[in-house]
Amino acid sequence: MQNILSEQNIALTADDVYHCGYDREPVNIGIVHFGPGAFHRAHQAVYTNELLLNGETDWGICEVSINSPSVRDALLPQDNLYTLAILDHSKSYQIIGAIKEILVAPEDPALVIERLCQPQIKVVTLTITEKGYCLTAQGGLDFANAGIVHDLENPTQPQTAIGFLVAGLLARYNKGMAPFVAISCDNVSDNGTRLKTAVIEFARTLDGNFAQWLTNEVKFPCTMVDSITPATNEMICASVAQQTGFKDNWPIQREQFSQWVIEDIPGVELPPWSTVGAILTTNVSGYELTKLRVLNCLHSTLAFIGSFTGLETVEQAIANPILKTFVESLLSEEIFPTLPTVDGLDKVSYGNSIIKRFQNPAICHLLAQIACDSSQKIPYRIIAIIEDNLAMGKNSTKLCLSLAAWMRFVTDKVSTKQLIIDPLAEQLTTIAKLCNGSDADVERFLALEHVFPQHLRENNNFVDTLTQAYSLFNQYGAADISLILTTM
Ligand code: CS2
Repeated sequence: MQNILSEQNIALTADDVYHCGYDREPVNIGIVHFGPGAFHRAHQAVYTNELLLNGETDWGICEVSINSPSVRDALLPQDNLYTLAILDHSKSYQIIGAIKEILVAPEDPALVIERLCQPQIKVVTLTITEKGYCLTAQGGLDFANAGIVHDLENPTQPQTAIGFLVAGLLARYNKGMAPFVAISCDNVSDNGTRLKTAVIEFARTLDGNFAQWLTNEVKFPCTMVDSITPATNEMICASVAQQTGFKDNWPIQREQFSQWVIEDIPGVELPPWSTVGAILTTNVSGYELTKLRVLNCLHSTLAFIGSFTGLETVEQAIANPILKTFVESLLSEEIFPTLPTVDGLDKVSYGNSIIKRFQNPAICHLLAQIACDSSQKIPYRIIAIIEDNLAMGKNSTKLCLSLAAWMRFVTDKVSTKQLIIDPLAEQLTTIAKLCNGSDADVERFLALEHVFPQHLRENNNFVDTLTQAYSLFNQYGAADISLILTTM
């Protein structure tokens, strides 16, 4: 039987290669992170690991799981070490040691607040996914969200990341301490501003003076994060064990490419991530919009249309010439014209580089993974582009085909009794059960306020285009995908 990955077992092996490369003992916790999922462990934790490799000792990470103990339970027996497998045209394996501690919030909320209140914690980062921000379609805090309702009634025993941030900042405010910097690392446009809105609107209901202090003192830099990180599967566990000689309960796989763009706010002290590749800039929104509208929009589009076509992975979808041609024209006709200018970033080469990344044969990125939580993703990666095109007097035929394919994806799931993984799963299932492939189905979906803003629902051009697109997906089958994508 193979030895589990751990400090002790690493020390026992003569092989120096699979060691994290530095002494973890003197590393102190300086960062609290909410959401230790695969993406965080493939991205921010790796940048931080580079700092530790460079001899920094102030930036160990305390992870906080909001819901499940699974990451803690997997990593605790291995001293919170894990393997990062970079799978691309070449492959490499690295042990990451940046995680010093993992807390499971529901087990001891007070301990999480205590950590947030320690003076050496300078930075709190978050990857809590779109739904974790608990925002309404209009962008304000959703006071009807069950987690927020709970946290407002029990501010010292919160359940949501927003509730915890506020509780930690309130504890610091009450002690006269300086706040930490709060950094959203999710695929949400203007993510820092949205996080700030959620935190301040929550705080206002507790104490006006505290909310004012938050507004003046706490910094919420915006960021753009990027690295394709498919969920861990059996295959990767086996290849990691083979490569490193250790059994790892939860290794992480990602592509070679990684980018982290962080808003440069004067006077804000961050871990020196810019020394290990992060880009500090005052124009994050340019990078953010470009990435969301190119990479993430194409991802979702391939997920919906690819699933309809019977394909399973991003690589398969982009290898299909009909889908490839479709996303290429989607880029040039409907996406590029809405992108801001970013110094040094050429839209066409950026688009080409994303398509190349999708063609990475070394990773198996399931379309089903990308389709999860689509009701939360669509507003940022599809609807926002449609809105900009409409403002320029243009219809978005191809994006409507993408939305129509999502609607088909949902109805197909329900009619084949498969689970929909989405915070709106209940509503989506109710809608899908009423659907019969007619134009009325579109109205049912359009009633989802969280996805479709009112002005779009009332825009005849948009509604007609979407209805026409949806009817094509019901008129023709997967074998006619070329017809569906080129008829309009
Ligand atoms: C994907 C992203 O699952 C999804 O929604 O589009 O996770 C994507 O892989 C990352 O944003 C890449 O940086």
